[in-house]
Amino acid sequence: MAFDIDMIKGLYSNMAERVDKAREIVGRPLTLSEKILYSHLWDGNSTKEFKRGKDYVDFKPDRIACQDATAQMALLQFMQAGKPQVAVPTTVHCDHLIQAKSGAAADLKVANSTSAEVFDFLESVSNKYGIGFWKPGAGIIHQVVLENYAFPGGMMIGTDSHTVNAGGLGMVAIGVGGADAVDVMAGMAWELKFPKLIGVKLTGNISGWTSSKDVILKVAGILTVKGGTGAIIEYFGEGAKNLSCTGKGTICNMGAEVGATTSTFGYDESMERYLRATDRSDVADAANAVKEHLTADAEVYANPEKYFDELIEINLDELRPHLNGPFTPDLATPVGELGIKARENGWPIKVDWGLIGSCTNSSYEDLTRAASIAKQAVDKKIKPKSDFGINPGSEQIRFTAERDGLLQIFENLGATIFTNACGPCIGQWDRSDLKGEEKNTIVHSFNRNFSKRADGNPNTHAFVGSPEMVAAIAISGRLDFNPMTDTLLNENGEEVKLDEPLGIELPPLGFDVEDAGYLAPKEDGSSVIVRVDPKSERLQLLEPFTPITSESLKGVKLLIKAFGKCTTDHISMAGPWLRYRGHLDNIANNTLIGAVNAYNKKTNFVKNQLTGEYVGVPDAQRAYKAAGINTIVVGDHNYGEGSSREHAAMQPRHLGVAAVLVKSFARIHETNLKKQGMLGLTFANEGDYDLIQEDDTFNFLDISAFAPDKELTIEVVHNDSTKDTIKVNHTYNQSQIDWFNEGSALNVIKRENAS
Ligand code: MIC
Ligand code: SF4
Repeated sequence: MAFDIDMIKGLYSNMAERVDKAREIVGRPLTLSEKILYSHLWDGNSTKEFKRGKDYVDFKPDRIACQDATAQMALLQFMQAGKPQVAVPTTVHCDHLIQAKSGAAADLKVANSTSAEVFDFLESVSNKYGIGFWKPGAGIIHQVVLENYAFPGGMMIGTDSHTVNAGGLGMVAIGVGGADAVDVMAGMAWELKFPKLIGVKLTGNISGWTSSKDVILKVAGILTVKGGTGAIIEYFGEGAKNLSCTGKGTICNMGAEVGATTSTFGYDESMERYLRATDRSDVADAANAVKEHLTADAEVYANPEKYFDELIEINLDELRPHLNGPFTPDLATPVGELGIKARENGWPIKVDWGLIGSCTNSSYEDLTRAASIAKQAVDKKIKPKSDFGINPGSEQIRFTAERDGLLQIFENLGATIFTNACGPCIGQWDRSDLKGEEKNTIVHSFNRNFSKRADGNPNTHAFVGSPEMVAAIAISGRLDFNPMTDTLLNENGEEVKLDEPLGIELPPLGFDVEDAGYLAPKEDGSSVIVRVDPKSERLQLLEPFTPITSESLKGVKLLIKAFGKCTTDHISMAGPWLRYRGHLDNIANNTLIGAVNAYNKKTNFVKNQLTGEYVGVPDAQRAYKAAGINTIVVGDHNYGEGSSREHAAMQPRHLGVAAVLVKSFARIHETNLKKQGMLGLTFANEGDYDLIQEDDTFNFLDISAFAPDKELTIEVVHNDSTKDTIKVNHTYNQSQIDWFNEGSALNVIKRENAS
């Protein structure tokens, strides 16, 4: 099942009634986010008002998208659910498993051979269960979704945190773990806590060096990496209308970096233009007919403070270009002020690489804006001081950009054109210019810049900017370069200035492509056989998890108390480990190896309480498992920030971690823990984090009375036999407690299917 105009028309035809009903029930005008949420209720028309940030609600998403690195685990779980076909249009995209090294053609060939087993598995599972399959090289999931599947007013989920990118076409698109996707694939409801709403009013207009990317870089600075947690960010105002559709996608994309559930924009002419340019005039026509439901009620945007839980205003006339980083995407600095900051902090000023691409910024418009800078370097005889790498977002974009001479412009500058894939954005980058862990700086147009993310080197300082700013900074080779004021010395020894970037929103000659890389599934896939070699090191069929009993929650040992930021990259690193994403036991060998041990500030070096020795986290954990002892992981704020990868929950679960106790969670990760039948808990009193000592043993005193809205009590026994009794909170509702009691959400589905 791929694209389905009848499904969209069906949704639109119900929308008026559902929106009217919801408006009547809540008794006030509705935001766009509410219109989309209320028109996707599992039970049809709403019968009550949901409390934002409180009520769990069952939804009925229109589509699902999965990428290769998460689809393996999602589909291994779906195969256990016992269904013949997916219940909702679903696609799989091969984009994460392709390493960037020498350039597109050679790199794709290598990926197709080294990951043949995984690609074949994904292709045959897709064929069997009615899933559309996008081959390696077809493009990055979110760009392909925007070009082919996203539509105004729709709701989708995807097994990748940047699924939110489709908000650029007016969707509510949400990143989830594979187990959530399996619910929907199996024809069940998808549960989400009704989000809070943050309004962002954009006034004025973007111009000159400022781009859509700078809007979200600014918002990230305001909200920080956890400021959007549990909320949908809805953008509106005159400034919003003047942004391109793909620019809106960029803004929504990086909503993941502030922890937002998703972000969205009301339907407007930029979206209509994009739909028509991507060969979907039928969708544009259908959307035009229900326009008023695809944006908020006028009163909402006239008096936003009354309808949003939080309101931010940004005047685009005053917005300056930013570069965010290093190591966290919310450290926002206006270009021009970075020199001082870098010198103060010891960040290398010299820039070694400029990378353009990723799902955030690889549209046709992005490439034209960056190319307009690259072309000036050649024309004005400025020799670029850094290396350049480009990842186009999709084959359609690459083909069109090549036809229109854009790629040639980058090549004239010595750039390497990598595959239409994630590449360096997810550590799939064989970087040949560095030996060892040298301190260095790179700039890129991606979204995340966590430590080690691009190249595995903890000393690579990565800064996030717009593609055109990345181009300018990389040409200058300096982090303190400000193209708006500074000049560069060219080969003739003349001082030259770069002119403002010029972009082309959509290709004047239209998009073109020879082979987009799509394979439709068989009508009836029942005869397709999916093979998993029992000896494979890449794929492993799943064994159901056994429930964690109350008895086994006595004498629980501390595995690690993580210090500071602990993202999903710290819990289950990507890069070289992506190859084991379909093999739970093998990938478990990276569990928490990036987390910093609070007692010695080292990574992958924790005390095995059974022997007193210091060993790697997976080794300690395997020793506890062998001894039949459950463990607990303790962490700080926003634990599990970043990716949707459920490996970050399944690996600890597989190895015998029973509970994760932190100051606060990132949304997707918290749900992933629940789905896998583990305990995700938060300190009732944050200060209790400091009570936890290295040799602690935990007794869950009242876990047998685990119930919604009821705090739990844990006795923490220290090495000297003194004890602290602490209270912990949780957000489990009754069905989530059932997942815990049965071992996992999947066990519940299997039981329900069997009966
Ligand atoms: C990412 O950007 O971190 C990823 C890789 O796309 C992840 C998904 C994954 O870990 O496979 C995400 O954002 O969810
Ligand atoms: Fe791929 Fe990077 Fe986008 Fe994740 S953020 S989907 S790794 S391009």
